[in-house]
Amino acid sequence: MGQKVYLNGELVEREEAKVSVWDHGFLYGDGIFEGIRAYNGRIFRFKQHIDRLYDSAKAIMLDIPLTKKEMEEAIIKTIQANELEDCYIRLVISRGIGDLGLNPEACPNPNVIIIASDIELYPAKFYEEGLELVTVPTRRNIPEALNPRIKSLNYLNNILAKMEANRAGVLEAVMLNNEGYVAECTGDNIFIIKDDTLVTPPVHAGALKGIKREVVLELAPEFGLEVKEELFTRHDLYIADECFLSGTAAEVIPVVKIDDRDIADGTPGDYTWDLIEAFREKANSEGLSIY
Ligand code: PXG
Repeated sequence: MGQKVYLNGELVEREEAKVSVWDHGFLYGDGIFEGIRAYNGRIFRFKQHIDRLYDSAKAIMLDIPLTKKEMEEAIIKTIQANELEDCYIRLVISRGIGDLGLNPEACPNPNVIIIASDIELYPAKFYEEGLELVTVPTRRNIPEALNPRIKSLNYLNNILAKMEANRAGVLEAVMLNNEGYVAECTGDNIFIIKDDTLVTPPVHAGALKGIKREVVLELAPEFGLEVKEELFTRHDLYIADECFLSGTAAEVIPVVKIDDRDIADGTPGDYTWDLIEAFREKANSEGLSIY
């Protein structure tokens, strides 16, 4: 069975899933996206992802031509058509076909795309041994220019940071904001633990309000952690007891080295293991059943 992609109301074969070169998503990065996970035949935090998609659309004044309910139905239909239980769901809403020239008013019909696909996680060994990160020169976009809370099709800021990480021989980058505070990684939120307190940057530091981030913040008090959303610097990373990332692709993954410095003794910490396990349990049991 070939892979089916949802394109403006139709389920089309993978090879037929094409958009025009006149689409402003392609020409200008004018559009938004969302990444959702299904575990065990259940869509995890479905409502939160749909809400964030529509908030991103609102922020760029893009009218999605489906109600939230219609969008949810289209997503379920796409997963069912591909007979998937565990998958990654990628939504893209682009401004649609227009003329050359920035004006979005020339684009009357947004393109709505839903891809349900296999999941690409970090290689398994990093979930055991932990990831290595570097802080990179490219700063996170300032919210006054392009708010990182918008999951827009303009990911070049993150891509530049990712390339800098790749060139340093590691898989993920820590991005600082323009003031030098830690913001987030290129596709993951970041957390540190120090003295039984869990800290993650507030979203105004220049982070996406990650849905897995919310899950971690909910779970942490169960393990006796105090939880804070607070600005911190590279110094705080270097002296942390534990560090980990969260994200739809990464789930929760330990970090053991940053800028060639070991975090604590260079192995994942106990709270991190607890949170990884609690996260997996939640992800596999919660969520809207597809079948
Ligand atoms: N920060 C950024 C910049 C992200 O893009 C996260 C944090 C984590 O958010 P969630 O809601 O997933 O906990 C993201 C997530 C993709 C893709 O190719 C998207 C993300 C991450 C990895 C891949 O669709 N976004």
